[in-house]
Amino acid sequence: MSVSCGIVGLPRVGKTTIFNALTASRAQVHAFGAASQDPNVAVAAVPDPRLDDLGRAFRSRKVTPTTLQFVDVAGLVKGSSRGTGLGNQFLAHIREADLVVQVVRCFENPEVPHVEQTLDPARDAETINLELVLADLATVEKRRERTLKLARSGDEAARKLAAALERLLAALEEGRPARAAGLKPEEWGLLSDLHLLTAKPVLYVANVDEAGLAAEHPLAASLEAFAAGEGAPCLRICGQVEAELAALASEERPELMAAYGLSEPGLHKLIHAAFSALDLTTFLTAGEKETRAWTIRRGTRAPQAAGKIHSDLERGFIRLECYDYQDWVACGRDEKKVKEKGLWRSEGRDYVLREGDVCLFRFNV
Ligand SMILES: Nc1nc2c(ncn2[C@@H]2O[C@H](COP(=O)(O)OP(=O)(O)OP(=O)(O)O)[C@@H](O)[C@H]2O)c(=O)[nH]1
Ligand SMILES: [Mg+2]
Repeated sequence: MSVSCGIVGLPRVGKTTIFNALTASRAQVHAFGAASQDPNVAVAAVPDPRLDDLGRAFRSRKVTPTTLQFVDVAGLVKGSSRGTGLGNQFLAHIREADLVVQVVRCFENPEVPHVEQTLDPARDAETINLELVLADLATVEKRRERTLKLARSGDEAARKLAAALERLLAALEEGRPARAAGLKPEEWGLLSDLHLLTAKPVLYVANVDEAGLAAEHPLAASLEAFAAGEGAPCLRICGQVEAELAALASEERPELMAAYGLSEPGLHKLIHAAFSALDLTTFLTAGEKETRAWTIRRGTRAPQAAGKIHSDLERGFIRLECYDYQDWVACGRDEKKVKEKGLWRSEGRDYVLREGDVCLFRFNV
């Protein structure tokens, strides 16, 4: 399953800095001037210490983490949705994203000009949200016109769709995101091809300066309050520190992290928050050939999880043999002990996979 996060925000808030650190890329970062035309697209490996642990025990020839894709576009400005600046073009690149990551500037740096001259994270977040709402409004209005024509000709499906579009329109016209329009899942099913930006879950990132990581930070706090008002997650990251960390060899990172009072790299925090916002979970497969992590939606049943590995496994699914990674650790990393203790499970078609299941699918095609 490939999952994608679209990074948005005002110009020069640190989007590309964070993107680069996340994905070990070298896209261009600049204090002045316009961003490049093309979006930056790269994949980040999801850090998972369980994988290395299993890989070592199983003497795996290959250890494959699961991944998250990030798309970094140029900054949006007021009026982007109506074509001001380059933002409108860039919005198209995040329509396919599953999650919107909004980076908001909370760092002071006189050398990096702010488009509004002053620092006000809640105002900035609102500006971006409004642009996303306006972009969606244009999309919905276009679809509504077409749908109304069809509905008038007596098309029953079009009539249902038109009703859903009216409710969407009402929310967007009030400046509320599409996800707050109260549509039913089956209505969203009819509208998924619109790829509405404000229908996607959002994760706010307060890009703070070094001082903001450990101590009180009024700017970050104001963004956190704003996010809480929307029921959205918000985390603090220092783009500059992450860039420094990413440039170091992994064995050199702990020292720098300790100096900044970080228990884990901010990027790990971001990846975990993205997983949780998207309701994703991970199962594992382990063996001599390969040990690997797989991403699924929470609530996925055994045959469909098997299908992520190969369609044959879903088609010919017989049963799932699995155990919990933590149980395996508690049993001295010994599968035999896991079996002796009765922790080796055999599950059927209705089994819903749990985070950290180490899986062996039995199938027959
Ligand atoms: N002090 C400080 N400066 C930062 C931080 N993050 C980014 N910057 C600086 O801010 C400037 C803009 O950073 P970018 O990462 O290019 O910002 P962007 O959001 O991608 O900008 P656009 O692509 O133009 O929209 C650069 O000069 C960065 O070095 C931070 O955490 N602290
Ligand atoms: Mg950029």
